[in-house]
Amino acid sequence: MEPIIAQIYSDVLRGQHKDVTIHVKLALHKGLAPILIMNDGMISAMHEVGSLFEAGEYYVPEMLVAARAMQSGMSVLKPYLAGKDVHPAGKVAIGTVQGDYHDIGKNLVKMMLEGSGFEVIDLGVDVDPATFISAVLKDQVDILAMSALITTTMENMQPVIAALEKSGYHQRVKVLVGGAPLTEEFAMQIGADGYAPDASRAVTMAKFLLTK
Ligand code: B1M
Repeated sequence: MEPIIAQIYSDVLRGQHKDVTIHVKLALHKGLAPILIMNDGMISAMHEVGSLFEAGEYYVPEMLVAARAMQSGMSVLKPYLAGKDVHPAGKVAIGTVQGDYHDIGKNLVKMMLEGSGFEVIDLGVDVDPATFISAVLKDQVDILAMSALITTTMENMQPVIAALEKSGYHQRVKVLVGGAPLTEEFAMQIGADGYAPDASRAVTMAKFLLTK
């Protein structure tokens, strides 16, 4: 691993949000690819944070400072992840489902979609079914995108799809789901139109859904 990437990994792991911005700038200056900085430097560090939490070595405060460090690093990377597409590819409403406050993955998906020319309405975290449905009706979106990070909250996706069916809008709007505990099989079971395991494949799937 490049030493600067190892440094970014360590900054995120230790929650050093000021250092992470300095090191991300340095890595960009050295010409390293933004996707590499994001995946190998920051996302992999967050996975390690999860493992340490499971092992009882990290607690919620450590997870929070790591999340803040990741967000600081992402704010530096954001302009470099933006694509050159000028025409809006489509309109997406995205949110983390009810009961779930994890937003780093959702924000990455949002950022990558925007970078690929999508217009994205961010509904935030802990989004209830009524808020998702009202975004579909009010904002005329093409894709409704839901993120969940906890095995219990992923169950809150299905009621949103059921409400969409009931409103009669599911023919017009495609549903894209993702988040660490999800699988393609789960996505199909709940009636989603697409599933993506990570932010870049969320963009590929969103583009594909628009052709369906
Ligand atoms: Co929490 N947390 N957390 N947490 N947290 C997890 C998810 C957990 C797996 C940790 C663990 O035990 N190993 C565990 C869930 C276990 C389970 O499912 N049963 C857990 C727990 C238990 C909890 C609490 C209950 C802890 C407590 O209070 N005792 C609590 C719940 C709060 C709530 O939401 N109601 C809690 C709280 C928190 C913090 C607030 C401290 C913080 C979140 C801060 C924030 O988001 N602003 C936090 C964090 C940081 C984590 C871990 C360590 C990291 C999550 C993360 O940001 N990953 C996480 C452990 C882990 O993931 N290994 C953990 C990096 C991010 C880039 O990845 O979000 O997976 P991810 O997104 C990926 C893909 O999943 C995908 O693309 C992204 C990028 O490629 N993706 C999509 C995501 N959404 C998508 C949508 C798509 C497509 C792809 O289409 C629409």
